[in-house]
Amino acid sequence: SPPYQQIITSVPNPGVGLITLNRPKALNALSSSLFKELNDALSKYDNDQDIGTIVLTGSEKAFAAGADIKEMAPLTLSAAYSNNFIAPWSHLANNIRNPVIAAVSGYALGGGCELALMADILYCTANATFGQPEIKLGTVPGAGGSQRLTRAVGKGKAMELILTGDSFSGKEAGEWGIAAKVVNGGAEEVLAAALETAKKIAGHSCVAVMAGKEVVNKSQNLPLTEGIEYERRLFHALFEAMDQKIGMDAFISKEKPHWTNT
Ligand code: CO8
Repeated sequence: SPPYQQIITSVPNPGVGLITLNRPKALNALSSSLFKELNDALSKYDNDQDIGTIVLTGSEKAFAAGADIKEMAPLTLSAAYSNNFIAPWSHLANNIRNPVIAAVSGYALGGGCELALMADILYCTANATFGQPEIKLGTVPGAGGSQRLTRAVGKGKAMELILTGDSFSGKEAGEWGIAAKVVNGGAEEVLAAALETAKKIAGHSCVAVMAGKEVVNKSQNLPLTEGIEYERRLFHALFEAMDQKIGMDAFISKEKPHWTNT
């Protein structure tokens, strides 16, 4: 729990929790100890009634230059298996219900690219450097890169990227639909854009936002008919939510809604 050694947490706007990866000497290489802190901070914000949106960022030079190669180099199969190495890294994707916006400047390589792909919304600078260079280390992506990148850009391009280890730019990430916004400028500008969007999302009903995230994510795992049915069921369920009544009543009476987050 805080104070953390390798991340910095703050609440820059009401409702917005910011996590800054802060291991500058290793370009924010993702060690197990860094991930423990990151997961702890994610859970704390997710469980905090006052936080509606989480922003995750790095430095000007690096969002994260990958899994910590120095930690991985001596690993054996039995150690990796018995510690279920990398499994806790999926905490963001598997368990966090508030939206997470990644603001990427500089390197997002290997595990850093995979972490960015786990975010719900990705903003980056035009000259950010993404890639899955694991092949150059004699291995393959281990935190979902081969699956998420392939879903995001299609098989042909993902195969080329993963087998060559070539990187791609933030500008390309935008053109390919990986990044929702490409910002001209550096870390400061991309973070400002992410915080602005986070503030907007955090101003909506938490219940509706959580449901919105859930239904969009379902589209990644379910066939279309089941996905649409799932959406409709959740849409029906929201008729029981206080905020749905508040939102619709406010529209009809031309007033601003005051959310209860229930
Ligand atoms: N792990 C450990 N240390 C790192 C890493 C890393 N991934 N990346 C950089 N560092 C360290 C360097 O060793 C160096 O430390 P030192 O000063 O002690 O030598 C310091 O950070 C600065 O790095 P450089 O001197 O290399 O900086 P440059 O500006 O010259 O180069 C690069 C920047 C191009 C980013 C370069 O550092 C590099 O190529 N890094 C490795 C990138 C990479 O291959 N990443 C993929 C790692 S494999 C992986 O992520 C597998 C994913 C498995 C699952 C992940 C789950 C999320």
